[in-house]
Amino acid sequence: MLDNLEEVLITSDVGVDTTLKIIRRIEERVARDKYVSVSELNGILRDEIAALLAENNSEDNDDWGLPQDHSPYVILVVGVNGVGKTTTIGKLAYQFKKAGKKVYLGAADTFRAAAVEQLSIWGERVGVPVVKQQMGADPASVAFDTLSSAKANGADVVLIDTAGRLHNKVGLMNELKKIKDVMKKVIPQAPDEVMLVLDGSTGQNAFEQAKQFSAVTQITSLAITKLDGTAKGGVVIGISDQLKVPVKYIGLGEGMEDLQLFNKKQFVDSLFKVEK
Ligand SMILES: Nc1nc2c(ncn2[C@@H]2O[C@H](COP(=O)(O)OP(=O)(O)OP(=O)(O)O)[C@@H](O)[C@H]2O)c(=O)[nH]1
Ligand SMILES: [Mg+2]
Repeated sequence: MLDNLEEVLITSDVGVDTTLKIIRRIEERVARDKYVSVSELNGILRDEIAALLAENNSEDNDDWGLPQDHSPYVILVVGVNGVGKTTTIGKLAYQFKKAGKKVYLGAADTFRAAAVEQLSIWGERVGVPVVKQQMGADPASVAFDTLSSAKANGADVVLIDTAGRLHNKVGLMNELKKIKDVMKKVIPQAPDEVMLVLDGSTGQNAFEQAKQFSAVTQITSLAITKLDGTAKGGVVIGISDQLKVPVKYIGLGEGMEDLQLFNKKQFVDSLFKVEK
C-alpha cells in the first residue's frame, strides 16, 4: 500500500525528497499504531501532508486582511516569464479592493512593450491606480514613484510588477536587488513581501525555478498559478517543503476571481478528490 502511495505522490509532482519524507512519517505512525486500515491510512496521509504544509505556513489565511501595524504593505512580485505575475497582481488587486483596501499598482516591468499596457488594463478593470513610466524606463525608478505615490495617498497595499526574469541571468537578478534597495529610500522596511510566482503546470521545472530564485533573493511567499486544467497540485506540497516558504495564493484560471487563498485542509481534500 505504501509503495502504491509513493508512486501516486511522485506522479502528482510532489517530488522525490518530499514524497520520501511523507512516506517515512507514515511508516513511523503505522509502526506505532501496529495496524491501520486503508481508510485510516488515507486519513493519516492527509494529516501528514497538512502537518508538513503547516510547518511552512504558520497559519491559514482566512481573509484578505494584511498586517495592520504599518501601511502601505508592499509586495514585490517576481518570477520567470509567463508564469502569471501580472495576472496574479490583477487578481490580488481585485480581492484587496473588495476587502476595502486602497490598492496601488506599480508597472516596474518596463521591458516589454505590452507589459505596462497589460497592467494598466487590470488597473482599469479593478478600478485601482497604476503608476507607470514609458517602456524601457528604469524599473527601480518606477518602484520609487509607486511607493512615493502610495505613501502620499495613504494606500494600504502596493503591488509591484516586474519583468519575467530568468533565474540564471545575473543582470536581471541585480536589477531586482536595485529595485529593493530603491524601495527602502521611500519606505525603510519595504518590501514587506517578495512573492515568487510559479506556474504549477510546469512540475519539476517550477521546483528548479524556486530553488534558483531563493538562492539569489529572499523569497517570503509563493503564489502557484495554473492549477486549473491538468496541473497536478502536488507540486505545491513539494515546493513549500523544499523551500520552507509558505504558499499564500493559488491561481485557478485567467479571470479576476480565479485566485484563492491557500488553505491547507481544503487543498489536501481537493488534491485527493482529483487523484481518485
Ligand atoms: N489557466 C490559467 N492561466 C493563467 C493563470 N494565471 C495566469 N494565466 C495566464 O498565463 C498567461 C501569462 O500570464 P501573465 O500574467 O502575463 O504572466 P507574467 O508572469 O506576468 O508574464 P511576463 O510578464 O511575460 O513575464 C496569460 O495568458 C494568463 O492569462 C491561472 O491561474 N490559470
Ligand atoms: Mg507580466
